[in-house]
Amino acid sequence: TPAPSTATRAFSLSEAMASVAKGKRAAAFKAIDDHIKDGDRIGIGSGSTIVFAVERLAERVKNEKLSVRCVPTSFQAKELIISNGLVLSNLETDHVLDIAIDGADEVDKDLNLIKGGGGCQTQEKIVAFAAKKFIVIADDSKKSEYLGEKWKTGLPIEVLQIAHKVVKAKIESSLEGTADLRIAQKKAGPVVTDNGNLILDWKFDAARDKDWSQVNGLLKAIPGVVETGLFVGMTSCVYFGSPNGEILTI
Ligand code: ABF
Repeated sequence: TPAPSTATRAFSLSEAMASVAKGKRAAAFKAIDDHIKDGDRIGIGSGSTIVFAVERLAERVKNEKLSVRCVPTSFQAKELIISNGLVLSNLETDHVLDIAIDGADEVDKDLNLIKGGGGCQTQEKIVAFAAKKFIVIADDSKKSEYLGEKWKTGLPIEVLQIAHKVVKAKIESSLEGTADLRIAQKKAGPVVTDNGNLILDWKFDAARDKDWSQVNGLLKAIPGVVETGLFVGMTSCVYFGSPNGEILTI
């Protein structure tokens, strides 16, 4: 059989992307409908799935005249809150949140997460920690048995600029795998986070029996590590959306 033409391949790719977006949207809408109530102080995550959640939140705020305040987890989230006409708050004004909603890069069967593909894991973790419940929304491709089974680009670790080589060397000598400085697209230089720090992506050997709480502790004990993208025991509930719009809640 002849190889598919470039046009056919591009069409299939855009169809696949549209299916994934459908899953993200379904999960985001359902989570907002199930959990948000009048008076809530809400942590708003980052990434592409949260865009649908904020769209739905803005709709509900308008239609039901809800009064809610939103705390962002990134520059992107702040812009999203403002552009949707929602009330922007912060952790100084609202240091206890009723709920935080965010996406994830991978979710294992125990609801541990890898986050930070977008480089915002530090603020995302602080906001999730401040919330009474933390809801994750994702397309169902993010669901895995164990962390690293599907997410192959490594665990994001935010580090102080001065420490990136020290932290890299320590991880590679005392843990396993490689910890690579994240480089911006077009190789213009390293990716710099909203906090002015750098990111190491740690590629580890994926295995079922890892104690993620212990791994997180080891990483956090290295001077210069600001935060990791490992979210262990923080998740209240996950909404996975499938390409046909069905939702799985765990
Ligand atoms: C953020 O956005 C992350 O921590 C994660 O990296 C990413 C999820 O992306 P998306 O919603 O685009 O799949 O929540």
